[in-house]
Amino acid sequence: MRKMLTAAATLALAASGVLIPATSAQASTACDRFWSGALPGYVYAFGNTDCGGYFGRAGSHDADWGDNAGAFRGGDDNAATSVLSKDSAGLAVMFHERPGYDGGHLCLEPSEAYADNLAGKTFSNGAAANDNISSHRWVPSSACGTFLD
Ligand SMILES: [Ca+2]
Ligand SMILES: [Ca+2]
Ligand SMILES: [Ca+2]
Repeated sequence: MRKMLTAAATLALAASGVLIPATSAQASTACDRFWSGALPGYVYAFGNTDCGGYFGRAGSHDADWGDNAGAFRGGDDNAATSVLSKDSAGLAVMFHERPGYDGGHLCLEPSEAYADNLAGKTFSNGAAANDNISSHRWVPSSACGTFLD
């Protein structure tokens, strides 16, 4: 009987061990690595999570990620799933839902460096941020109402 109880206790311990959640909120090592080699003063955009599928960078504003001018063009519109900023002037990057800095906005603060997955993030108006960025500009953090975190 004692032996059976011991076995049961061991099983219970093993079961509880399985229930201990894995450490969450791990930083993206891929984004960390990319940030180390990024150019100061540039914002980078990626089609996939964890800074994968890099498709463009900008040192200035771009009012339309889907036109044929500026840093972001054509298929860059509504494609970003992770973004990275290596600010050099204390500015935040303000991403917009629509071209012309229109629709909802979402800011990446200088201290944040990157957002490794936009899935589940929303613009200031509640619209989904993933695969929906259509313009961006650099602004003081005080001009932002909604931030990536
Ligand atoms: Ca994407
Ligand atoms: Ca453009
Ligand atoms: Ca959009």
